[in-house]
Amino acid sequence: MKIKRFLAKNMRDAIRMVREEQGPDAVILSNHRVAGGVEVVAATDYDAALIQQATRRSAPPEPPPETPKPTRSEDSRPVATPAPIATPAAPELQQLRRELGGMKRMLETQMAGMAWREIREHPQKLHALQTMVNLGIEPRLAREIVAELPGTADAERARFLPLGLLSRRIPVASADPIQDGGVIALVGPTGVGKTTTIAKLAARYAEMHGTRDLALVTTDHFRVGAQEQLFTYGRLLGVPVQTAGNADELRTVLARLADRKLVLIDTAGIGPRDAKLQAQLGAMGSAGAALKSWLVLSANSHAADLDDVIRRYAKARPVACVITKLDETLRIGGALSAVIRHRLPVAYGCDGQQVPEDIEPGRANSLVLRAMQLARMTPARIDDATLALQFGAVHVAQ
Ligand SMILES: Nc1nc2c(ncn2[C@@H]2O[C@H](COP(=O)(O)OP(=O)(O)O)[C@@H](O)[C@H]2O)c(=O)[nH]1
Ligand SMILES: [Mg+2]
Repeated sequence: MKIKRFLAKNMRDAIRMVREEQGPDAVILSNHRVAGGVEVVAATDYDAALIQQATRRSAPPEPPPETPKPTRSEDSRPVATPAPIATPAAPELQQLRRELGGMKRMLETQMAGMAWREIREHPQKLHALQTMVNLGIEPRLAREIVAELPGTADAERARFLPLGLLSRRIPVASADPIQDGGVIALVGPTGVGKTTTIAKLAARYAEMHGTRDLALVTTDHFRVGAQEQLFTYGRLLGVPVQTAGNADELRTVLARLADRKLVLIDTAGIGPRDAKLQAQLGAMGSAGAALKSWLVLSANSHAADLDDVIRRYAKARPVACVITKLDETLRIGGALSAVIRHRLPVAYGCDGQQVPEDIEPGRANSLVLRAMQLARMTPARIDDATLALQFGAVHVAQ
């Protein structure tokens, strides 16, 4: 197996060079734009003798081994394909698979190394990558942000530009959206803070507009004491609380509350894998187009779990989210990555159990600032080897 890197003015020239040097069976494994042209990595000759031997045998057909896809040239013609493998015998096939597996791993290491060298040549990019990883921003997003950075900038700009780029990506809802009124249901898994957030939102609205146009509804009839929690808040705030156990009841209750400017619906805390979830989301869907759902996400959840929650609650068509428990984690980058990735506008952020104080409208800048402040409390010095690994892995995966 021979792997070689070619530098050329353009893709056409690079392909010509590959053909001339490695022959028609060469496989283009990657191509990149570099200063002054393109860089192509091509491979050939992955044990030609073995392939020839294998094709001569007449063994029962087996699926061909996974081969790296040839990259298409600029004029979109395939450059070359590996020699066809007809009916290789099992031992040779296994050997071939091992050979190709080894080639893939070697390539991945090579590519990771190349990407890493590119970053290391620009200390400002390296610093930005460290900052992003330290905030808990997922590697793929961190890489996209770093790629947006110019190669050189003055020191001050270089420090804040990555944070600005991160902040620009955070989607936020209109400032203080409950003040616009509407029928809003808070959905999300058990214990993320839906009921507490409803109380905070109700108190916030009541502070500005009084309680006359406000009503609370609970559909949470699954958990003992769940309704009682909302009734307690309702009593404290002087706001009526209605209950709705199914889709029909919800429609009836909402019709009765049609004259209220703001109706906040507290839903059951159902685990994202619980079958009851679909029934509940279905009930909300049939409650009418006026009902908007907000997904409640807890900042102290793992990024992969947040991703899972967002996918499972997609049926509720959330138009925004509330990020709770910002006070319970030192890394809110996971939550920020999730809302960026799923383009879910942040309506509010909550940072404590106190009703009504611990809530504020979602603002991209303050979320980034908070992420910075929290990360600074326990700065994790991410060493070069870890960064190289993380960054390289992401690069190869794409
Ligand atoms: N630290 C912290 N705790 C919160 C926050 N929001 C809610 N909680 C707490 O989380 C727990 C579950 O809240 P609850 O509103 O019952 O969650 P629900 O099951 O989604 O309705 C309660 O102990 C709340 O006081 C927050 O922003 N920060
Ligand atoms: Mg609740």
